[in-house]
Amino acid sequence: MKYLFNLLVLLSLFYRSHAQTATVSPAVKTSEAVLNDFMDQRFGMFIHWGPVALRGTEIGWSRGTNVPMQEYDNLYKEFNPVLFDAETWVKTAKDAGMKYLTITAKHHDGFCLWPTKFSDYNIMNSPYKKDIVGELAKACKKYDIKFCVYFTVLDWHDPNYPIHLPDGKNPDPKADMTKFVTTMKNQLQEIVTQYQPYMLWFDGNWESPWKNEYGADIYTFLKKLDPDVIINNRIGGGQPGSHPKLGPEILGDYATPEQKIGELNMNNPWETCMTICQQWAWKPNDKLKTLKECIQTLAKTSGGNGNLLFNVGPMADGRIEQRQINRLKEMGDWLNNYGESVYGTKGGPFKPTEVFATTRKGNKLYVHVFERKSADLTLPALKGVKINKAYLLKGGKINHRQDAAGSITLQLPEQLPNTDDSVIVLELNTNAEKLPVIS
Ligand code: H79
Repeated sequence: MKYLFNLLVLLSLFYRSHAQTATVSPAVKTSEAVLNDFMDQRFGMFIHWGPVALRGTEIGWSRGTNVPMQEYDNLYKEFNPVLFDAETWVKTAKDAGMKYLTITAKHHDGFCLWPTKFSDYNIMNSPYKKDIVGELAKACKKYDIKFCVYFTVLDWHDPNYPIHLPDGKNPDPKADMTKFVTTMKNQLQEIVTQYQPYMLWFDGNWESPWKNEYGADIYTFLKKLDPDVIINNRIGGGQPGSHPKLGPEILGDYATPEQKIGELNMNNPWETCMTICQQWAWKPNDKLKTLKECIQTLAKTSGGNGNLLFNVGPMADGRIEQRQINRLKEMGDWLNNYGESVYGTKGGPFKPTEVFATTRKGNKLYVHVFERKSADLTLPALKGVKINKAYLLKGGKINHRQDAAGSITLQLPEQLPNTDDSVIVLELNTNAEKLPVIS
């Protein structure tokens, strides 16, 4: 019995010391003020780009699958995007109403879009020879767009990383994770000191060589370089699923649902990343989302209290496809009218549905109406809340009534002013931001 007790004490001590090395001191964690500022932005541009655009296949998993490895690893020798203009991309984001921009400085294929001293597999050894990350950072500063960097953990190209193919199999015995982590820290130091990113978007942390203690070490290392840099939740290792929710055991500042809209969450920050077409990297004739899908995705993420990082994959010549630019501009036009109901708001208190989503700020509750199913739209009861005024955000009174239990019925105009999302403002007799979530 005594032996068993001693064993348990030893085990718990081991577990605790292990857990300590794998967590981050609360003192270095990103402040709530910084994260609130991030969540106020609501809408950002994700850009997936690299030599793979020459083939039009996926950046994440076509090396060694759709494109033979030897061929893929030599594409950079032909990568010469002479029509790339950082300001044009940043203006495209700005005109779409986006507030931040995230570029894939390094994706799973290992190619670096900035002149790193720690790998020759970088843009300076392509015929193009210009610092793409640096030019984007500069253009973002000029146009007041927050500049962010995507940097994947796994690197199937680096001989020091044990896995070399998307199947995650056959670990390379010659690999050396200590050297790999050192290179990663050196490269991240270059990025943080040269480009001062607002946020770092990690990815590819789910393979077995990656340990939580590496992630904790890197998080702490980055926060020493810049205490305010925001870090997503894909830096830890050994975590459940590839896109975990936020929690005390998960490293990182915010959750990252991928290709789906996150659930309403008033406590933990989150950002949905989603493609404007189907592929992350450019694909010829890829299926473009309709304007309705784009706007309603943005409204539903805001309505769930999250951000939307919306992805484009530019072409190999350096241009974003015109049809994608047009779609983004249409989103920007909608935001010019309705942005008040998106930026700086909170989501809730209702969960977004296919018919409506709500956002709120001060005493205003914004009802995003997606569809006129019938003449009336009835919202669940808000106990003890009275509506002082109801009107369309772009003008026009809305008749409304409340029953004894507080449930709200809005009379919709026969023709909604916007077929994708018409916003109705409800002015309440109380602070809408303090209302509890209605489940
Ligand atoms: O950068 C984007 C993706 O490339 C990256 N994360 C976003 C932000 C990502 N890397 N891996 N994954 C996402 C998940 C990969 C799923 C896969 Fe598959 C399973 C790849 C191959 C098998 C799904 C099924 C896609 C192709 C087949």
